[in-house]
Amino acid sequence: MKRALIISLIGIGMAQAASVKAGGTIFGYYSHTLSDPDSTKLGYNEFGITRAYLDLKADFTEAKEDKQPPFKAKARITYDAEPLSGFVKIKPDPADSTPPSVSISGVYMGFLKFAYGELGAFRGMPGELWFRIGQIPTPLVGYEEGLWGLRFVAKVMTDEYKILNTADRGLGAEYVFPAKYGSLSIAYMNGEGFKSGEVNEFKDIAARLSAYPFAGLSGPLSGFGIHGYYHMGKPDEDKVRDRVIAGASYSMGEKLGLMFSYITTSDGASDDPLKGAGYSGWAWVDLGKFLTQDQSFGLFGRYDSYDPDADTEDDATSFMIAGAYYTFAKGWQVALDYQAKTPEDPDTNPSSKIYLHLLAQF
Ligand SMILES: [Ca+2]
Repeated sequence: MKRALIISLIGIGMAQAASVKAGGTIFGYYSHTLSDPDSTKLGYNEFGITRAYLDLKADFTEAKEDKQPPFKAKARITYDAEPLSGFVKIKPDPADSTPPSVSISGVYMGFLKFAYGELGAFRGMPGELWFRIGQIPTPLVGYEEGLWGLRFVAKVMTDEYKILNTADRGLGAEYVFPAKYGSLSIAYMNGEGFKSGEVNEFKDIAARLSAYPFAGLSGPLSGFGIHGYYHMGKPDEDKVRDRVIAGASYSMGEKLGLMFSYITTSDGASDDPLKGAGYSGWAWVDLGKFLTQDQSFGLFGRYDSYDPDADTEDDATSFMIAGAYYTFAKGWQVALDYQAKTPEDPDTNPSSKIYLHLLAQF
């Protein structure tokens, strides 16, 4: 009797064990500086790592022969690494005339990028509804990265200019419409991003709607998408952190992708916020997919411009990227590209670099 009970308990335990998949992503680069506001950096070159994901994805409800739960329950933990210097913030003491001296080596420090549980894909419901809790992806950045497909070359504009966080602690809900008509994603979060703790009782709320109105047609129009994003944040009692983004995209599967988006931002005092505006346009074409059956190589380009404050002269920056990539194996790519950041201020020199980028994703 006792033995039977123990065996049945083990049986329950085994039925509940999650299936876990481990993965990783490496972004590596070699860069050579062609121009820089600091003339001593001319000719500077370096090897570096910008991402080193350790990814664990668990599915608690993977198909069992006998019993199928009416939903899916999953969880994900992702660690990334960054040079330690990115985490050290120094606040000098105004009373002390000696500035603090800190020596930081190039050691990479691991940090938590994602840690969340998700529940969804309810059986019988059209489309897929998911709920997430924990340190979750925010609604827009990761989605646009999926369309851009070249995150190992550069961050998307909202991430590059720190307009949006890529992950934050909070609650998320996403509904993926049936038949590839798009998705709606909402997040309720601290607002300070994954590298900062909460600072007050206020929460940011954000929503993205992506619609592919012609997804049901078989012709070329099916790849046309429109995107809207609204973000309302309150970093403090009388401060705002609002963003409105509208975009349009077009894709032909793995052959071609392009997108244009327009961004407005409001930051600072709620009665007189800084009004920012910008736009980003990018395109890539996979010549390999067009010309051959199984090869993947192509060209890409992007142009961004962002002005964080319409009332301040010469504070805008434009960002240009042009390059080519080659895919040696699925998830193993290299890109050779040129990137230039040009300040609006004519007295500041642009910074430009040539890169060799690596993606290894497994
Ligand atoms: Ca907050």
